[in-house]
Amino acid sequence: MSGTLGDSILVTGALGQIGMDLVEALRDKHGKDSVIASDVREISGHPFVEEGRFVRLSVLDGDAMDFVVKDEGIGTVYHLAAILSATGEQNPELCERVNVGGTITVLETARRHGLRVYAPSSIAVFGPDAPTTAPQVTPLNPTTTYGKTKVTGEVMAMNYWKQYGVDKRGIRYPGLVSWKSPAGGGTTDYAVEIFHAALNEGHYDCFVGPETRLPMMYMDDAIRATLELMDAPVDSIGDARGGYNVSGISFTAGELADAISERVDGFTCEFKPDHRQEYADSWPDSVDDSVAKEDWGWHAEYNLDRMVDEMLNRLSD
Ligand code: NAD
Ligand code: AKB
Repeated sequence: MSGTLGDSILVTGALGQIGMDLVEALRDKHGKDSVIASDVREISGHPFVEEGRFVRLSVLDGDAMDFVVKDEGIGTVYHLAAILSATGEQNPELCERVNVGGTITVLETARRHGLRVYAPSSIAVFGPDAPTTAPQVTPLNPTTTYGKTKVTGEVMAMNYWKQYGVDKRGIRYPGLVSWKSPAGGGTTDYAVEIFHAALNEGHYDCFVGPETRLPMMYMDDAIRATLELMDAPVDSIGDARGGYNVSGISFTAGELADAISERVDGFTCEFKPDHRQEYADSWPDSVDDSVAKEDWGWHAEYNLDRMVDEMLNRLSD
């Protein structure tokens, strides 16, 4: 036993795009030894694996999670393990098994041990019938398997809260743009890949068309939103607890390419839409986040110019 039950934090899927930033932020806030990073895979030489506290853990293994929670004195789980939209449409069975099955494992563990849970939702909960600027409350009819698993996650959040008092909270993240790790298996990955390609090759073949507009957010805003939501008093959290809309930046792929061209001499971008165009087209252009503002005071800090400057500076260091 390396901690008192309830003191420590477990992060699942910690080696993914969000985990790379969130584990660091949680360790800064709560202390290095209080945050246990976990993932189904290991990356040899990675600081989380070599230096920090890391356990190899599949979210489909309830017994193993139970053991880690008791052994490490876990009080809160940040559940990031998932299969994203593009990979999920190629393998819908795996997507359902990991996203729904993994969330059930986490919620059941939370119910048994009285844990708090953070588990992200996504703008993929919306389908083509949602308004262009998607409100918090609107019929959720996603066309992707990934989106359906995210709707299920939101419903489970509310059920476990009402039936068992499990305090599970989530945010419908927009497409996230970050520099610490590559994006993996998502439809919005072009908004990350384009920066690496611009600096390394001076050219990017973009897999969605130039007019494709989606809700996006710089990772620093997403991490701050996550910590602020988890810090909010429980009585300020309303019916959106499973998936709050948070608005960041709404831009087209063409606008992003233009913003990079203005800063990287000679950069060119060619638009060659593939199967991911269809998933992008099924999602809204932007989201209305007035409920998050009202419930826990959310506001974004990054606009397109600030995000592009920051990405290029960080990746050039
Ligand atoms: P990612 O694909 O980069 O990382 C997911 C991690 O989960 C990977 O490291 C993978 O190894 C791990 N994993 C897969 N199966 C596992 C299993 N059975 N057990 C344990 N770990 C497993 O994903 P991400 O971008 O970091 O996303 C994290 C969460 O945020 C997901 O729920 C995702 O749906 C949500 N989200 C992400 C974005 C985004 O733009 N990154 C946007 C909206 C929502
Ligand atoms: C994806 O594209 O699958 C994710 C998401 C918006 O949920 N980035």
